[in-house]
Amino acid sequence: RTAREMGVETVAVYSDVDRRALHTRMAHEALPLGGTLPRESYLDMDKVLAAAQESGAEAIHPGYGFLSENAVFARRVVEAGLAWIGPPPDAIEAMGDKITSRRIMKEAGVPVVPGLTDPVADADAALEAAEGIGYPIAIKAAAGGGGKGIRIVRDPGEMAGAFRTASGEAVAAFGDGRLYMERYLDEPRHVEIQVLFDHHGTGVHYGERECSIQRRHQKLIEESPSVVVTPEIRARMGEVAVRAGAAVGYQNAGTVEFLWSKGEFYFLEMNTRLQVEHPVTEMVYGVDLVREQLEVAAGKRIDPAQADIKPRGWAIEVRINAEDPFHGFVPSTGTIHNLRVPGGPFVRLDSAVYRGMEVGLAYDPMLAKLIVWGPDRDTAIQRMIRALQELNVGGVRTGAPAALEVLEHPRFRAGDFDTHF
Ligand code: MV4
Repeated sequence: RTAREMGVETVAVYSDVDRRALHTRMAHEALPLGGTLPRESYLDMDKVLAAAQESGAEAIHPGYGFLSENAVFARRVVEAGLAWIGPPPDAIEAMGDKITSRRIMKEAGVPVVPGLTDPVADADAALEAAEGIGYPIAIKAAAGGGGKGIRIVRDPGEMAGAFRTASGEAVAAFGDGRLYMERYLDEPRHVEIQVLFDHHGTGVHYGERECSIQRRHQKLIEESPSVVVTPEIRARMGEVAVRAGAAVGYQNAGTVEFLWSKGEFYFLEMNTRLQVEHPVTEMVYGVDLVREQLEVAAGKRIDPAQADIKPRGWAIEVRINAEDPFHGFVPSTGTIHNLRVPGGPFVRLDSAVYRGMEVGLAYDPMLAKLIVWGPDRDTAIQRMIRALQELNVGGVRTGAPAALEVLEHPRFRAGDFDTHF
């Protein structure tokens, strides 16, 4: 959509099951990759690069998933003579290793959760280090992130078992068993800062997103701003987030994730891509982040000064997943036979859904994202409830009823929640 508005032609790639997908139809041109599963199609670097060459594309935008945080792919794009609409491969790599990123952040004066900046060798070394850090302890995989491979140790008796399972999981999931340790923060909030860097050394931030409402590390509801962030804290967190990006030579759009606990914030990790929840930032800051991505990748300088980047009102996003909230959120499959989409003022639906769509198990279950804006948080919540009531997806179950329950909850209304809500 952004590319069309800019007069930029687009080439989509699609798998066998995505012949009728909206991205396939909306692009100026679409090339088949063949295959059904991600590894046979969207994750196959050779196929994607061949399609780019065949079409004569000048640049690749990797989207939110698949190869978007793959440094090898980013390098191959650049080596093929194409522009990579994303951060430098070295920055992706530095932030991808959670031990490396912790060390770089600490050196850059970015607050990190108290803990180690080196891998911990075995359970005995972990027990010794724990005395200095203090319980409870989080054991994490260096190659992890997004919640994979984290173990909580509440007392020394739990250490040996936790170390063994964490290490085994890390080897199995990432082929890299290196572990590190942090103080485990109870009742934290997940607050993240949107950053944007051009190719001339300038970086700015677009405030925070509150992403604590999640289930098994899948975010369900995101909002901007966060009830816990005052203008002073926003300025401080934003400055720290830009410092974090600058420390790895960042370019393009990215997100710096913080844990918020007892009035303090700590660097957790950086997501080196545009994220699913970026529309709430777009609504509150009046910015098209994809346009910014294309422009900075083309060499444009960021022109607004940080002082001119100001939030206005409140935005909320609900992810509409094909899952059954009444039966443990199991994935729901079927053919979409009916679709009524919400509308009205300040309502945005970023959707992959069309009538006749077959929802299977090959991909992530996210069907759509519903985003609303309001002048204040209460108005935005009321508007989201109204918009969710308008939405009707016939043929599969969606998580919308669970989102409605959260939106109606007194603690959500009061802004009184953390990642365990
Ligand atoms: C933590 C933590 C508490 N203390 N680290 C999970 C996702 C990954 N990005 C890091 N995670 C956490 N790390 C320390 N030292 C709690 C979590 C956590 C969490 C973080 C963000 C959003 C949701 C979460 C759900 C459970 C645990």
